[in-house]
Amino acid sequence: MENQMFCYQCQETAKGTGCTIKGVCGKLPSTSKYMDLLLSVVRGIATIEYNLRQNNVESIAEVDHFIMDALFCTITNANFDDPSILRRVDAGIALKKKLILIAETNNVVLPSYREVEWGGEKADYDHEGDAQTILRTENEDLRSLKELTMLGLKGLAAYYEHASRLGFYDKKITDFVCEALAIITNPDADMNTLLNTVLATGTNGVNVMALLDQANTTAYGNPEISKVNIGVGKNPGILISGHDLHDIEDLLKQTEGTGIDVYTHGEMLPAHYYPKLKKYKNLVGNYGNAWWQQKEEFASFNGPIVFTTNCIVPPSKNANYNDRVFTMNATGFPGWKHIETNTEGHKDFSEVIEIAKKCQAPIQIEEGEIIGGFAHNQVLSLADQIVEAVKSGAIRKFVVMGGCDGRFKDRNYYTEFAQQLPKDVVILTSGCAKYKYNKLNLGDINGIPRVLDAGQCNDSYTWAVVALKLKEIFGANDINDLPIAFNIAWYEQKAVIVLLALLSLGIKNIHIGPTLPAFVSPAVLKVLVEQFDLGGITTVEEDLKTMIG
Ligand code: SF4
Ligand code: SF3
Repeated sequence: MENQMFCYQCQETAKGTGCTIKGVCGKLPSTSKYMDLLLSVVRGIATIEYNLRQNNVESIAEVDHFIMDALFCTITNANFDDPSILRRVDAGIALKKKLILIAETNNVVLPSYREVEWGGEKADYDHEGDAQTILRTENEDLRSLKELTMLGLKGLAAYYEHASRLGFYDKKITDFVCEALAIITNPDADMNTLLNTVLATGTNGVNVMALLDQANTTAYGNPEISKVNIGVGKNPGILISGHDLHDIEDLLKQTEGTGIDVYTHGEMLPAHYYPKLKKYKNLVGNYGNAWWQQKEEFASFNGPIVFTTNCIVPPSKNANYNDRVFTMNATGFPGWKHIETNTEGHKDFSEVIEIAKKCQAPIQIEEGEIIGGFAHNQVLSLADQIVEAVKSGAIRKFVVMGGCDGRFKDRNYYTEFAQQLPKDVVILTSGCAKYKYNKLNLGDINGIPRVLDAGQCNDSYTWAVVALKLKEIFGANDINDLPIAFNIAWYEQKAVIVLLALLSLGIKNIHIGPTLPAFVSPAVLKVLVEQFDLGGITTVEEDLKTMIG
């Protein structure tokens, strides 16, 4: 049967090779086609913009934001709403036309790629979308490198968006994004150029995570060790999901004194670790687990839910929460309301608050507390204690187990791996992968908890900073000589940029799972294995032997 669509960007892709009929995530063929079309428009815009910048021609300020937002909205589980994708396509075509005019006026010669030249006729959208699937690049190795770059850029764009909402920008990063997109648009790009672009994407991944770290800590202070309640109170609540700290700040300010409590969900949990967010008394706890359990958890939460970013799981038609979910930013879902950002960069949550007032308090699904807040500043303030524990042999090894969680059973591997780790090994975590082991009560080593949670997936940056610091303290020649193993779980494209960032720092021997990405071809995998000793996972027992010894 002919493909209805083609997408292989996430770990749960159908049969481990690609979704061709409908996304395992729930993405429809129409959405996939319009996303392909949008990405084609983005490649065209970026190519023109790259050429303008190369010629020092002043362009249009909105280009960077357009590119970042468009990339972000095609991330797994961010946007299922065709009209909102098509609005971006329309806006992109209008922008592209303006850029072409600027190029013509300034005698900048543009490459004759289809993405640059296509006129954007509305009647042609469906056909052009079909023509722009990933499979248009026939050579599987070139395709693989192009997609590694594209998917890394999607993750990078997400992190850049968060930083820019807090007023942090970096032109070197946005220049690189245009350049990388221009390179992967070129039908004649060769293996070497593409491989270098993949590696440069990783370098820019480090820079974007550093930028976001700077943005978050400047706005909200350095994360500190914090206990987070996982039970519920008696007031009605609003549940906030996703990664955007600027949005939760807006919500906390607007709910203060209203009698409405705010609960975090999924990747918003680390909001509790920041001094300037945890100070709000109406931020009362974290409700539920990683994204994939949201259907049951939203049903029992009783109050409104707001999505600042991915991961959305399409609800059942008759889910009891459909009339109380709101999307924002790059996210969207048909039938759910969307809250726009105003011209000052803020959200108005008054409608959400009014709904909350009429809702019952959440039903308790768990009780107790979890602990987190071990971002680099906090960890480094414990450096003496940690170094002492390593020197005395009380801590034998660290294992970085960050990344994403997912819905398939094979991910129980990570729970079992955490449970079976020797008692003198400490887990360093970040991202929603933590929910596989952050409630296991794995104890502590001389007061240092055995699960140190730095924060969101972008806070994997912390483990790079900590590794570099330990290298200095221990006087190691190579970061790979430190007693740190990497066992990363991936699902969507933020994990791709995190992985590329770690590789660009020279970290070797990273294991990724539960399966290897479908978009990495055998030949590209061979290169990654040869250069970085990148590997997959096997069984808990085997991997404990190879990673811990
Ligand atoms: Fe399939 Fe993942 Fe793409 Fe969804 S995001 S269509 S599950 S590969
Ligand atoms: Fe999770 Fe979606 Fe990736 Fe930020 S919320 S890590 S999967």
